[in-house]
Amino acid sequence: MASLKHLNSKASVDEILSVLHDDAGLIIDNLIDQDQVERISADLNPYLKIDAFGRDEFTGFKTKRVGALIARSEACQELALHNKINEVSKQYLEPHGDGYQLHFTSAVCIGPGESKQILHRDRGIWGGYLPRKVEPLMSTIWAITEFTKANGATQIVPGSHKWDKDRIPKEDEIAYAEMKAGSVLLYTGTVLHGGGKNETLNDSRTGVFLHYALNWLRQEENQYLSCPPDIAKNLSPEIRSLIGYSKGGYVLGFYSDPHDKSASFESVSPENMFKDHVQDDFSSLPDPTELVSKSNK
Ligand SMILES: O=C(O)CCC(=O)C(=O)O
Ligand SMILES: [Fe+2]
Repeated sequence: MASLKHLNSKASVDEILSVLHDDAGLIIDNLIDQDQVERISADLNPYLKIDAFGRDEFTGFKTKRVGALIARSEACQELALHNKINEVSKQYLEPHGDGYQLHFTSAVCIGPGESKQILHRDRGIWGGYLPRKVEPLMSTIWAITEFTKANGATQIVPGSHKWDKDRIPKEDEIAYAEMKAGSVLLYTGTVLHGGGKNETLNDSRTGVFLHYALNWLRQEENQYLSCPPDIAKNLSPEIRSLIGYSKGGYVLGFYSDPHDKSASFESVSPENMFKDHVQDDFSSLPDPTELVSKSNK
C-alpha cells in the first residue's frame, strides 16, 4: 500500500523540497496550532453551513466549495502568507519562472455519502498546453477537520509526476492523506490525486486549499474579482502582492489608471493603486540585454 511521507513542523525547507521532488506529495504534521484552526473554522462556518453543493461529478454532489478566502477570512490571509510554505513555493517553482502568485483559494467540505473524485493532475486546468517539463503549481490542503480514509482524505499517487501521462495507478499505488486538523498536505500540479470517498454517516471533511502558481500563468480563481480593489485596499501589502496586485517580473500585470489625466500612473505596478502617487522604483529594472536574452530561453 502506498503511503505519504510525514514530516514534522520543524522540517527544513530543504527537507521538504527533497521529498517534493521525489514524491510530489507529503504531509507536514501540526504546522498550525488549534487556535489558528478554530479561527479559520469560525471565519468559514457562515459560508460552509449553507447547503450549496457541487454541480457535477468532479466538484461532487455532496461536496461544498467556498472561494474568495482572502477577502472573506483574515485567518486564511495569515495561512496564505505562511513563511515556510511560501519559501517552499518560491524555491520549488523558481526553475520555471521569476515569481509565483496565489492562484486558487477554496474551502472544500466533503460530506457523508460523497463518491471518490476521478484522479487528475491540476495542471490540466491550463488545457494540457503546458509542456511537461514546466511545473506550474505548488499546492496546499490544510486540514481543518481530521482527514481519515473513511471521511474522504485526499487520494494521492506519490511519484506519479514522473509517470507517463497515460499510466493508470493500481489500487495499492494510491495513498490517502490522513492527517489531523492543523496538518497540511503539499502536492504539485503534476501529481495524480483526487478527493476521497466519504463513507461515514455524519463526518464531514473540510480542507482549505491554497494553491501557488507561476506568476506568468492565468490564475484559476480570478483574484481581482474574488478580492476586488475596494476590499484589497484594506489588506496588507504582502497579501495584496501575493494575490496579484504587483508586477510579475519587468512589466507583467502593469496597469494604467484610466482616471488619471496627468500621466503619473502610466504602465505602473498595481501596488500604486493603494498609495498616493508613488512611482515604481526603476532602479531595480534589469539590463535591456538581459531582458532580450531571457525572451529567448
Ligand atoms: O478534495 C480533495 O481532497 C481534492 C479535490 C481536488 O483535487 C480538486 O477538486 O481538484
Ligand atoms: Fe485537484
